[in-house]
Amino acid sequence: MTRPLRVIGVPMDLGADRRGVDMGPSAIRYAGLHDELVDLEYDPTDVGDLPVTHPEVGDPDAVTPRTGNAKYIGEVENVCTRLADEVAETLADGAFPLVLGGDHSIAIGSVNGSARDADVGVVWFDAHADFNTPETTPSGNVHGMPVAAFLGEGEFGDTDWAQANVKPENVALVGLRSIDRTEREELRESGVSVFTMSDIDERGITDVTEEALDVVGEGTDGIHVSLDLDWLDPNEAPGVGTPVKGGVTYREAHAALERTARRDVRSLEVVEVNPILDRSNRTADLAVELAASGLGKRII
Ligand code: NNH
Ligand code: MN
Ligand code: MN
Ligand code: MN
Repeated sequence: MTRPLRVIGVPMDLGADRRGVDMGPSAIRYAGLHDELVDLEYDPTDVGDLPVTHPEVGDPDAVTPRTGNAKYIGEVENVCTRLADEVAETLADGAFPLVLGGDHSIAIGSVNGSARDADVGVVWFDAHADFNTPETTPSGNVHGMPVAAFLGEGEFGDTDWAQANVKPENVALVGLRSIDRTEREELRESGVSVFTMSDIDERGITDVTEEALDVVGEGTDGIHVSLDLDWLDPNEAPGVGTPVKGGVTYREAHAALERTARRDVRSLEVVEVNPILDRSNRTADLAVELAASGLGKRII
């Protein structure tokens, strides 16, 4: 029996500092996503890419470069609102949403869509905490803010598009190794579970992943999985905008996603693939492989 799945591309790069991550959805498709999904006995429908404004195209005033300390927040809101509808509709139709980024700001939309009609936990594989707010951000880049946004931290609490039906107690961040100073203080008080690279060094990837999955699964109807490719070591995943040394290995990444697939995964996104910075589409290849592991692929 094949399982219906929808591929939703979101060529967003306004949330990041570097251009090129908008080509992520194409690179991931080119890396053989469709065939891999068919192999896994999914019945994939690719709905194409959601429209995202380019800063170079059309009326420059249509894309607000900066509102307060969050660059292009207006366009991020437009795209995330559309994406949330797309994800929620996919789930309502009984299909699995697989979202291809694009920079990580799009997670605000994916999480809102996944959590619209259910209590959802979120597991976040990333080098970064993505817990800045417009008040704390050192960069102004919204891709450093999505976790704070869907939890309604800071200014995001005053909006109706960003905050989602997700409790901080059901959010786990895994593999962190780069956290900004004010971000760290806010994160410590948030109730979000944090598993750093040091935890992985000491306890191993399977132990840490299982605990993170317990946290996000406890009392929820399903899990949203957010995979930022910069979670991996830059030697494995060179095609990302903000590489940080000391990430997980190829096998650790697969082990974590394989464990994740045994749980009640409801939606999955792979983000931050930047083909311009990549070598021979290596990071996009990895995105496809890890998505497959997260969707239940086993060695035998
Ligand atoms: N923390 C930094 C910032 O807020 C970097 C975030 N970059 C990411 N996050 N790629 O995953 O700008
Ligand atoms: Mn991220
Ligand atoms: Mn990151
Ligand atoms: Mn909402």
